Amino acid sequence: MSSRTKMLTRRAMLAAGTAGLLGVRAKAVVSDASLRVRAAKRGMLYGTCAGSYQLRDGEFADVLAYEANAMVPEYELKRDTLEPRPGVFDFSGADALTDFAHAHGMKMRGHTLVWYAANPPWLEAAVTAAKNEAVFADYIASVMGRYRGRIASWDVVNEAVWPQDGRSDGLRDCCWLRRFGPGYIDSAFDAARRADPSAQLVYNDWGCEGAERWNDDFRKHTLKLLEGMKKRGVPVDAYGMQGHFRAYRPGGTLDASKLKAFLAEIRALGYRLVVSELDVDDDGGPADAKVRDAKVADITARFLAPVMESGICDAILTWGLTDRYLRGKIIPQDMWISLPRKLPLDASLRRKDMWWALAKAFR
Ligand code: 9MR
Repeated sequence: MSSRTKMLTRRAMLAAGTAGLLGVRAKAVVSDASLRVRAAKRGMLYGTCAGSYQLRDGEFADVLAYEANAMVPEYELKRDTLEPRPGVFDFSGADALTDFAHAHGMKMRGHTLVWYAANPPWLEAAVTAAKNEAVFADYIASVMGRYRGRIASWDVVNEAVWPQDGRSDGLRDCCWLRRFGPGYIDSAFDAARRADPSAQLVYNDWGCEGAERWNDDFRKHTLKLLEGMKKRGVPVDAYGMQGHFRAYRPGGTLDASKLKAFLAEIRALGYRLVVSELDVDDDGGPADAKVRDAKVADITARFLAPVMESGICDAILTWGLTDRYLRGKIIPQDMWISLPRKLPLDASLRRKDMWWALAKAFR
């Protein structure tokens, strides 16, 4: 922990709602240990996505440094932000986040290099007309090269599986696949390994967490993809399981035994695991926030039990630390009451049941 973080610890704890205890008994400091301390005790990381605009919110920045030892940019390492015009790069947001993370002893994750979404408007035509794979390999070399040794783990390819498109291999019909065929995934990982041999390379997706029939299909195709890459010697180190749940909407449930079996297969293939984007949407739930908070925490706990049991998980990142921000904006206090409650801290940075579910998972 950096000296600034240490200095901030008390302030951050107060903000996190432990004021009464701390004033009275030093012992409470131990039992109220941050998520980063709890994760580190298990040799793991706890982190969150963030945007550079959030760092200007000093109260939040203190709590971020206090609670998290890992961070991933929510959008500032996506190609639409990084390369708005061909060859013209803007690294300002990603640099600010990386500097903050390193100043506070946090590891950085990079998200994401090859994806069908969040691309600049010019890219799709460029991919279609591309003579060769340089259209993604050079991009990977530039971006990963810039952060070589400074971003510890990268989502190299994101969401390449989409059985709903009807292909026998379950791959998503996107501009990369149409131009280069399924081999674009292998090539992206090869380029990533060349760009930073020390980085953990992750295939990141959603769709394997749930209990529905379509999730069974998703798991089958994902395992096939990962098995194939292992056989071909493609340099993939970990599977990134996003973990977006919806507590009160159809398809938002999970089945612990299916999840357990899936993670056993990931483990048998020799992959590590990263929970990369956990959140539990409470949309459609009852008016009583306490009831929704309990349900969100329950899903978190039931998801994290098999994850921790798998013995292969390096990091758990939530897709945000506090409910205070929505769609890239700081929400004013008079609107906090109507915000979704899907993250560990509420809008006033108080710990909710979900925070405690994470704390327990690290125990
Ligand atoms: O939360 C992200 C939002 O701010 C972006 O606009 C959007 C498109 O880039 O992506 C959101 O994050 C997604 C992530 O990159 C990939 N998995 C699903 C996430 C939530 O939609």
